[in-house]
Amino acid sequence: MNAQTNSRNIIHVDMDAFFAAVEQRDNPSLKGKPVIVGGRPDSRGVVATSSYEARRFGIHSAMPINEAWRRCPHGVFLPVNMAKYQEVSKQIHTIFLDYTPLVEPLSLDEAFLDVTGSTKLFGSAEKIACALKKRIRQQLNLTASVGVAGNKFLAKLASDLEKPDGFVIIDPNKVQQFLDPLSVTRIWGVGRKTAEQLFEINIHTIKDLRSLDEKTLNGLFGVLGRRLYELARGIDNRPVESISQAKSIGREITFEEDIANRESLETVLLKLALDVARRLRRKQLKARTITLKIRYPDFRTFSRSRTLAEAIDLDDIIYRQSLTLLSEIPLKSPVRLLGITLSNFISQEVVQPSLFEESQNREKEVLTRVIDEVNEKFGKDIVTRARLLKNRL
Ligand code: TTP
Ligand code: MG
Repeated sequence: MNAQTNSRNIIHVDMDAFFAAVEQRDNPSLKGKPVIVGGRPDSRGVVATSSYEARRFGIHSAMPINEAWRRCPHGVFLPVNMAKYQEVSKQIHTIFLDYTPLVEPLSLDEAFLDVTGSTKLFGSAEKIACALKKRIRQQLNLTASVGVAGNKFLAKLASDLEKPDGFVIIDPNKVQQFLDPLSVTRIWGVGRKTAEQLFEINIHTIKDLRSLDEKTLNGLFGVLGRRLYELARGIDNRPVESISQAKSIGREITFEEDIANRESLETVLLKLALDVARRLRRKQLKARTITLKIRYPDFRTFSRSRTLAEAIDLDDIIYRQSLTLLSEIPLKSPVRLLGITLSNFISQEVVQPSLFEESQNREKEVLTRVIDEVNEKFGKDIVTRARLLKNRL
């Protein structure tokens, strides 16, 4: 299969300077001014985002606030009002759902929409993308950048190309022309490490990357090799996974060497718990059932499940539940595989607030969401647990 035969219509929407744009909207005196969201100039925090006026001073997300202040002392520095941005995020999501049920949120201000099945009703994907931008502007008084293409990878690239207020459509017949001059760093999954490896062998652009055959790429990058081979050709068959479609979220690890030590198993469990919990929250779900799976070297496999009265999505709670399940399985020999699966979902939006009376949990929820946002932007292990740092897996 190649990009040309792929007949899906995918739209990627990403709001412009999201937190800062919401603040400018709600206080029109800030329009046209450099607005930095993240905290007071004398605070020790980092910039969450800044308006495009502030970006001209070299300010960007994750820069220390005091550095931003040094560059732009006349800027308007505002605290993060996460509850407000979450509310706006919901409103954007509601607009998306008017055009397709296949909406996959990536973060508060970003989502994929599969509109393949919507074109009969609403016209071409281009028309739908136009309508989305218009409604976001008229109803919410904000601007979004959109990308329209045959798959997720290309649509996301496209939405980023003409920010702010961007609108880029990738013609299915010109995919290669579009991709070839771009840097390999634009490829999803190519982080700093992979990029450095590619630069070392003189691969800089996507065109360069196409000169490597699949076998070479597999040799260099293992499982990522095949993805690189495909993405360099604009092929990406991943479906848009809407919230309601997921039935379970799981992750398991087969160890290179069987593990007998319980403490090591617990560390692996923490890693697995953090991974499934984050994916659960990304889909704005909570789970009521957690299942632990263990496989021994002779392939005997055991699992233990527990269904809880309350749906959960916090790292700590999922980790604690998985530890309890582990303690219920007598460890008679070393372990070959360990896995956690979450299922029995409910949408976060329908969870009754009364279920979270403990304010400690509410604080944890807010903190967890902030950590998720940071990890989402900078690769998933920027904010992690000390236990995992000590035992880098
Ligand atoms: P982005 O979409 O990366 O940034 P943006 O919307 O502010 O600007 P643009 O898309 O036009 O480049 O992130 C969305 C929001 O997520 C952003 O408004 C603030 C938050 N965020 C952080 O809190 N920390 C970060 O490091 C980043 C990158 C974003
Ligand atoms: Mg954005």
